[in-house]
Amino acid sequence: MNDRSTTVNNCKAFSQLPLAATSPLLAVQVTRIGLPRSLCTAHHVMALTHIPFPALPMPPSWFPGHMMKFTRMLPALLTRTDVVLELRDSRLPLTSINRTLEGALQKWRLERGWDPNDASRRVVNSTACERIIVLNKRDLVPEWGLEPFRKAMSSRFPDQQVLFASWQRPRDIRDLSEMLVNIAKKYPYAMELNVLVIGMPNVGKSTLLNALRNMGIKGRTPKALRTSANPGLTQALSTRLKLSLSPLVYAFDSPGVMLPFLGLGEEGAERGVKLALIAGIKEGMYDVEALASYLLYRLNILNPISPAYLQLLPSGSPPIIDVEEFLESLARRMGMVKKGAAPDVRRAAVYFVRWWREEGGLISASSALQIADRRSLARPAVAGLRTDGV
Ligand SMILES: Nc1nc2c(ncn2[C@@H]2O[C@H](COP(=O)(O)OP(=O)(O)O)[C@@H](O)[C@H]2O)c(=O)[nH]1
Ligand SMILES: [Mg+2]
Repeated sequence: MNDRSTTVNNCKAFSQLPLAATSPLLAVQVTRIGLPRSLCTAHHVMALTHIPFPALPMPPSWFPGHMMKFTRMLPALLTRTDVVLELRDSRLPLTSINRTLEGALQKWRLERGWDPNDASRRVVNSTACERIIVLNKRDLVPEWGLEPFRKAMSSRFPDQQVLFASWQRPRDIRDLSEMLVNIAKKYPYAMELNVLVIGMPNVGKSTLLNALRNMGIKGRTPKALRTSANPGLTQALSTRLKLSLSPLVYAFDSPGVMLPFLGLGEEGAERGVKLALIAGIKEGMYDVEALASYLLYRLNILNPISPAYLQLLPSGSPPIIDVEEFLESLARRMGMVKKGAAPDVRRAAVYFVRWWREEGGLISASSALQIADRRSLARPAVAGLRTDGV
């Protein structure tokens, strides 16, 4: 057995019964690590009992020249930066950390008077030097996981302020805007506060900056930053964008920087697929069926009784492990056929991934809650630091 596979209690009754009989109430009692014996004999539900880890392609290297250029420029840029606004994706709060930029950020903080032996203590305090982590796109993850994760991050990284945000929530934009203005007010002798926005491609940097600008400057604003659903649009540092008039706060948008190397073996392969799923890696660098295969695996693990994708299949369909079988079923359901009436599995894979990005991600994460063990729910912060939400 592949040691990455997941075995849910091997319980024959589950695999033989129709899914239609599954009720949410029943699901509440089911734990991820094992199904209660009483349910195994209930003759009501069908659950996957052994979910093998799929074979994944090696991650591609996507580190075009403009990313390299920005990485090289960063130390010089930081000398005129007072606040680093680092965006990460709420769906992958750990995988979307870019450690290649870490060295330059640490050096910047030390140069601005932070104690090298105590990350939460500032020795010299003449210019601003703050690092704010924005876990963006919070609208795509369930609310229940946010606060415990934020607390765990704050206690582990006391020198970083962490907040969740979505451009669809004006309150988040206002909080962030106020945070920046308050930092600026602490340094009344500085001419202005300069904010640098960094993060992976497609994490929402340009969108957030546009929202901050609209919040901070009343009336018509000049041309907004361009945004795109595909990664890699912003390739150079932007001109200065005014976020507040009094006190004066400016921001620079930057091109997204991907990790130059995603890692070896299964771990690297999984990291790459996760980043591609959240559209952090350029479209076309991954075979969409490989993405679908990993997605199917994760959704099965999240809820082996009633995985979220079942709503895409004909009613009464059981959970499916085999990706070809799943995509064929989905293609038939959606009427996606090729010449000769064969199911168009590629189109089905594209549809499946898009569904997950737009709505399935949130639905599946919420359905995981129903089956999660209550004890693990009591410590989501710890779980959150070990694993990502996808
Ligand atoms: N759901 C959701 N989508 C967002 C959010 N912020 C940005 N996006 C979308 O993410 C994509 C990338 O945004 P963009 O600002 O160009 O990202 P950048 O490459 O980091 O500058 C666009 O399709 C945005 O509409 C958010 O808070 N929630
Ligand atoms: Mg951008």
